[in-house]
Amino acid sequence: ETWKAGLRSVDADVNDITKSIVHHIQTSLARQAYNIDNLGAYQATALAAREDLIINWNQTQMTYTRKQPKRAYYLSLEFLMGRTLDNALLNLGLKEKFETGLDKLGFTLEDVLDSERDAALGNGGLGRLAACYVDSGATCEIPLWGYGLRYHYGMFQQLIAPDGSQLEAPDPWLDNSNPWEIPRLDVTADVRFGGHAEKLDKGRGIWSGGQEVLAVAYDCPIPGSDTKSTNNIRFWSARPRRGFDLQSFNAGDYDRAVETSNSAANITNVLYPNDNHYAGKSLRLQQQYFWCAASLSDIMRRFKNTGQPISEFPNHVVIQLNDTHPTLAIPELMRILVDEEEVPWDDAWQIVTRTFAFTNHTVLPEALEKWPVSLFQQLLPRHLQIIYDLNWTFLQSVERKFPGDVDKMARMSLIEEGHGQQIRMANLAVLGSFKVNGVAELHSELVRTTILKDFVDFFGVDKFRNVTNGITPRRWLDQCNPALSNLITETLGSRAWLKDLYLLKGLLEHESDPTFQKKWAAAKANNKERLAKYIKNTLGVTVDSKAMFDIQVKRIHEYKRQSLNILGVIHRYLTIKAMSPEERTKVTPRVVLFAGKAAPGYWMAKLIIRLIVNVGKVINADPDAKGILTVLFLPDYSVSLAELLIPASDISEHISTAGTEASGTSNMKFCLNGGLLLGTVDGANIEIAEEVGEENVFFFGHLTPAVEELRYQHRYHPMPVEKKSPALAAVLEDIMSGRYGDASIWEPFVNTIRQGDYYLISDDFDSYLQAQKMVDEAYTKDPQQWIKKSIQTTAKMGKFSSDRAIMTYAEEIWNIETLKIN
Ligand code: 26W
Repeated sequence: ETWKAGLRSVDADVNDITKSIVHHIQTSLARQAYNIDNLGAYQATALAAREDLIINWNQTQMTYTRKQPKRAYYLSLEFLMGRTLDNALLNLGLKEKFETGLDKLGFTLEDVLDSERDAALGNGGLGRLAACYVDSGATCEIPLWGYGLRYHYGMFQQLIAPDGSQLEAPDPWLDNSNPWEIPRLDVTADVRFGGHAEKLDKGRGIWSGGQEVLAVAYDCPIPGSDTKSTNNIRFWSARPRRGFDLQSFNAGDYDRAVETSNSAANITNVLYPNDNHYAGKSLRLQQQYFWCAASLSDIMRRFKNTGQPISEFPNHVVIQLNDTHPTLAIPELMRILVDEEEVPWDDAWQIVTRTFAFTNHTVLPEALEKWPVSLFQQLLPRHLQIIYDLNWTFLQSVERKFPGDVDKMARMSLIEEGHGQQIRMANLAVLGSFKVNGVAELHSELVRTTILKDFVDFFGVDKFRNVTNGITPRRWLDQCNPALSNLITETLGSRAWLKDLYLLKGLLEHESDPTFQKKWAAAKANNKERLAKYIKNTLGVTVDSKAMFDIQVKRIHEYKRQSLNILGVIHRYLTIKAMSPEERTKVTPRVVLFAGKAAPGYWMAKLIIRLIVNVGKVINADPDAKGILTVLFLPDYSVSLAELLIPASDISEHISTAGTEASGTSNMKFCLNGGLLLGTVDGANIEIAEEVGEENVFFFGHLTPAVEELRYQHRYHPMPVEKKSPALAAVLEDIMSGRYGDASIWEPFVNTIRQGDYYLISDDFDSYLQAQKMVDEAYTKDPQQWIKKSIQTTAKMGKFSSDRAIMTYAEEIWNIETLKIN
């Protein structure tokens, strides 16, 4: 039977597939096919699909071993994968056959797909970017592996309390077992913590004692689209080195022995839920080192299997650091080379600095990692020595290049002096990498001219690049929006656009064809109805799917300004309230949707959620607003919810204070799905406008160069909101009137705007209202023109495929070639 031989391919028949599913129901799940539920059907289907992935995985890895290409490793503390089954079936080209097969067994593919839990091993942008990049790596046939942590608990589940507050519940995502992981109990690494570091001659050292933790590998196959190429993410799980700490056990201290084994397993217990905010927790540093040490030991073992001399390492290995979280890999590779491989210090540093490249994802000062030296002394004493030694030589060369510039030296030092020394991970990452990149043109320029300016002066500008982010069109159009995907394929005559997204340009010749426009609009309407159904089922609220759907979904953060959006909503509400019934009939109906999680310790972000929920309650219950304004906060935002929301938007909001959002990636997802963009001149919004045309986006607000000056004015020449924006003053007054709950609840929020207003809400408010007015007019006055804008937007989004981004990394940073798997 073909499925047993593992030879299933695109021409496999449906019979094989049903057989395989039934086989797994009986033998893997030990159940009977006639009384299986959707979850069981999902598990069996996943196991059946997994077989195909593993065959391709083996083929791919065997080819890598045989041909020994240069390999790239993507070190990311987060991989926000979402669900896997649908994506796997699409990439294998087997979706329709599985659908038919499941149908024969009495299941709908839709229900089966819906039974899968999200793998939420990430916070937001950075983690989802990593997931898109591994998808593109496999699709573009690049030898690229990811390394991450196998958290037992992913991103927390968000609940909304009756008073509108966010509550957090754990996410035990592994509870029903995970069919997508392959445990490699034989692939392990020992990771040491604490103990004692001794310096020998010539920079060498010895690190001993302390506690050893075992890292165990779990592999997750990453299939490319329409290719056999199937890459890997290796996730590490922590285990106590021995069942117990034997020394304590022998001493009869049973409690302490159990304690030790507990603390070792703790390391991979939970994903830290902070996004763009450094917290300085010891366990987080332990996670970082555990993961870097295990990954490097694995990479080194694989390199040594090639039989090459150690000096060849950088010609076979390139390691991309996803933000500063894996920066410890730099001193760790130094330690391995100098202490264990006995490579002379300077040669070792040559190897290290030809191996690493670093991506920065944020310029927000509160996000920059700076670990207390005291913590290093305790946990990583040898790494601390290495960092001090590196800093010594580095600062000498700075002194040689800029004699007497002590301020510069203080700024560039790996160590920040002050109350307790701290290690600046960004400085270390830049020093140890041969290329540094930002994630959109504006952001990369800000990196060069602000946070890393001194390093540009020192190393030269060539080391500092831009690679604008991208998204995978497989998940973010083909999978999440079959209605539009099918229309595009039917119109362009093939599915080639999914692997060459610039082909979407071909839609432009149909932009004025009324039949095509009708089909385009029908796809959007279909997606809006699908979302309306979900909202009815989950919240019990009826929304008019004919209304304009205005969506803002992302982490809740002051810099992203969900506050500006909700204040604009209140303004809209007040305007409606002041209208006559006759005037109200002329209002363009809107459904305003929010979703996103706040870090559990971010009090102001949580207050903003509470405000959104309570404003929604009042508006949705008011007969004056009925049918023309609905405001909802959808709980528990996730990759899967994004897949439902994004295809349904008419307009989406990306309204960060200029210069604060490094890139944004959901902006790309919305536009790819034919939603128009309302945004500030920030991050990748700028490049989206360049591609789709300024006439197709709604821009507003102050530009980046104005921000500093405005903040200065707020500080030293404050102007009352009443004077700056009477419209905003009226909104704030309305909030303080008690209409949405007691004024005392909202006062701290209102005060952030009245005093300081760091994110420039008051400066951008009137401009935001104007842009919203233009959105209303464009949508109502000329619906056909709106559809045309929507078509043009999708058609011109080719640049934002993560295939383009990953090929740029491969060619311009990694110096790596593609490898076809036969
Ligand atoms: C140490 C705490 C911490 C945790 C996560 C600091 C910083 C982060 C991430 C780098 C935050 C993040 O996800 N940044 C986002 O990265 C996306 C992918 O490049 C960008 O599109 C977003 O603009 C950026 O906010």
